[in-house]
Amino acid sequence: MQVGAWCTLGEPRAAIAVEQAGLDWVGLDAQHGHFDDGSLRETFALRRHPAVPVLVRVLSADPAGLGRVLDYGADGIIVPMIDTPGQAQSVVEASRYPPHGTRSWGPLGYAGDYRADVGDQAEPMVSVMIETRSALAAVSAIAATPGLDMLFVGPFDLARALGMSLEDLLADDSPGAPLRVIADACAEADIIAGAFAGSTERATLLANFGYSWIAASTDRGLLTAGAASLRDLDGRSGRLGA
Ligand code: 3PY
Ligand code: MG
Repeated sequence: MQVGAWCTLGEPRAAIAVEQAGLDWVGLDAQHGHFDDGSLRETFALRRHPAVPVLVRVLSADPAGLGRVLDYGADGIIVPMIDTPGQAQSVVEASRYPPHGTRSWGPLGYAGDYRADVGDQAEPMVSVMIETRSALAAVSAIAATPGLDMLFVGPFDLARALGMSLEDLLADDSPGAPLRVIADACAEADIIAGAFAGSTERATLLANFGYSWIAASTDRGLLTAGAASLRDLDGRSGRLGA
């Protein structure tokens, strides 16, 4: 399993601390998280010794927005709410310079050669999220998009879209179960199956389906757990300072 952490706080220094912690990858959330243009730019500018791939979950599939995030130096993008193979293809094209795509070049001085530890590719990692009914129905065709590296499941949105609880989605391991169908489509297309878990328990359940690139916690969750680990310091069992 490639264990990652999902940063939502929009805090560049906290994100860099997570990056340096020895996990396998980090995601910066600019869709629902607090990352915006300024904090993304600052995070990548602070990255003097890149340790692991840092991917950005962008706001939308807007090609201009994707190019901007790649200009900052993101190792890859995760694009939410994709419904069709055509949208997946336009995401791949937006991340590649001509003649392979439509990305515009800008001399910001950050993005250049993508690092070898994002696979052995010279291009940013491109992934699209599977979290709608339409995406699930078209998942094999989406997975087959040339140049796509990963399908990344958003189980919270997918469960809502399917009218089921998150727990039921994660527990369904019947042959046609949504999480199984998506993992199988990735295996068939020889791309990575990724997913947001947000907890180690859900990460384990997703790994059992064959997902290998998993956001197992969040920066907020890690901070809370780290702070809570001090509660029993020096024999205290209640609140610090009590
Ligand atoms: C989802 O579960 O829908 C997500 O987008 C996780 O961030
Ligand atoms: Mg979602």
